[in-house]
Amino acid sequence: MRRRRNLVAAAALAGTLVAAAVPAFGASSPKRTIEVVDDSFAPAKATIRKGTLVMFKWSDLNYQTHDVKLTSAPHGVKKYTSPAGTTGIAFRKRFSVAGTYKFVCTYHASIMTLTLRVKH
Ligand SMILES: [Cu+2]
Repeated sequence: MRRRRNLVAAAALAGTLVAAAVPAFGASSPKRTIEVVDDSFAPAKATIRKGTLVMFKWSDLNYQTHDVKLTSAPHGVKKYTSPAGTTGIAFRKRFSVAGTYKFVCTYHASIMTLTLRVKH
């Protein structure tokens, strides 16, 4: 019992140290990869922190052409569409405004959707 309590305390302390260390070392912004595969985004839903740099990465195994088109975004965010292709594309976007973002692949819009929630 005592040992378990000590472990919990140690974990809590470690968490505190990590949290404190982040600003001190000017941590790089959070990153997230979304895979673009035949015929889905993986994952199809994700929650990320504000400021996250997302890399949309096309799978090397694709046979189909895909793109990433932003169809719904928080007010004031300009919509965009990535380049289209089969493989070898890495499309990066930073999410600086909190809210819900919805994407489709133009070529498979009925089945290939992605929802990103950006929290504060
Ligand atoms: Cu597609």
